[in-house]
Amino acid sequence: MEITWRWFGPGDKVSLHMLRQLGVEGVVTALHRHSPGEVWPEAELRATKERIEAEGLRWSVVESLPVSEQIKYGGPDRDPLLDRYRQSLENLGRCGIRTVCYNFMPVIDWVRTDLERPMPDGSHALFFDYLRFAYFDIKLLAREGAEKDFLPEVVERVEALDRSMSGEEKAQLVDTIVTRTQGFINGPLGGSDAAPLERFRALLAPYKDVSKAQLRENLRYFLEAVMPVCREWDIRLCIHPDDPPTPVFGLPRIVCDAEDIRWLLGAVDDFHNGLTFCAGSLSAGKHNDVEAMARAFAGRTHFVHLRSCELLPGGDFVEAPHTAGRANLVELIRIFEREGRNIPMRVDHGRAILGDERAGYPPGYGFHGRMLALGQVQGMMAAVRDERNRQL
Ligand code: DNO
Repeated sequence: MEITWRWFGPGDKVSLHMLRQLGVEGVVTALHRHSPGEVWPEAELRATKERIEAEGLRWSVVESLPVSEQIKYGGPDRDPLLDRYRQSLENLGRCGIRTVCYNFMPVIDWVRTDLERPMPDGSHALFFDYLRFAYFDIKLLAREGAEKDFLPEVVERVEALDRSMSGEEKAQLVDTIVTRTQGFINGPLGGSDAAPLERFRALLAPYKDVSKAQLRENLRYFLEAVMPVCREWDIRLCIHPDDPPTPVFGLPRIVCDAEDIRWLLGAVDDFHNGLTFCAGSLSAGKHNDVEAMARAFAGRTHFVHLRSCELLPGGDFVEAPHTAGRANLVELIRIFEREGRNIPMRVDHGRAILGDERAGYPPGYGFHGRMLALGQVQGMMAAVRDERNRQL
């Protein structure tokens, strides 16, 4: 696999210049300043590419070329938006960038309730607290019918929690789920971030009548529309799984398990319609056998995120150190190395360690924590390669 690193552009505190010393070969980035639906101009792509190459690196992967909400829910402007998406893909193709990650999660990309949960060893982890998630949905978002999505005992505990949550804790939960987790990736939710809950409700509204089957059809429509450009420019499109891999806020989610992925790959059965194998997202679902999925889908995997989750009682999960948790990264590396296509891989997230938590990095993207994780993964890769050499 090719060792890559996610770089958030010129404002990133971890500069391109620092990366080669870590053994990084390729960069994963996006034109973050453009909102979903805007065409990425070729000149800007070239300038970014040159900046990366000037540091002796290559631009390996786009993460992400965001898909507009109207494409996902099938709004009236979907066709012109698809034209623009195709244009961005073509511009990427002209610049020789061949791997493009995207996701098809309605409204909200990834969900966590704590961005800095203190761990016993002094580090801080990204954490999903099921009760607080239910609390947000039922009490803060006050979504119609939300109680029906939770077991009665969870709803009861939400009522009890309501009696003890302070105003500050509530505001923090909203800020975490709606603003901070999302904002640095695709920009603020749009409009004013001053009223995040109202904004969030407005974004959820168009999905009211969109079923799982309909969302799948909208994904198929998207894939059929963009595949000709991908074929022409040999662009490997790779969808990111849903994180966590379960429906949230009454929204359908369609990349949660092996059956979903089989459907997706079959919907347009073309090598260019592929998968980002995010071991972290997939391992957060107890229904997922992550190794079996890697074996089944390696041939259509174009990008790998290495990370691992530990499932806790009551529906909680924590992002584990990269050497622990449900995803056996050593075995995943064996599987993807066997593909022999030098698939780009980045470590996804890391614990906040050694001051990362005070340095203002985007949540999950601290420098020391990711550097440690990368070192661990490089060690695993070296061991796997040694194993293979001995077998030859
Ligand atoms: C979170 C990321 C995701 C990912 C998108 C890809 O840290 O893994 O936000 O970039 O889902 O489209």
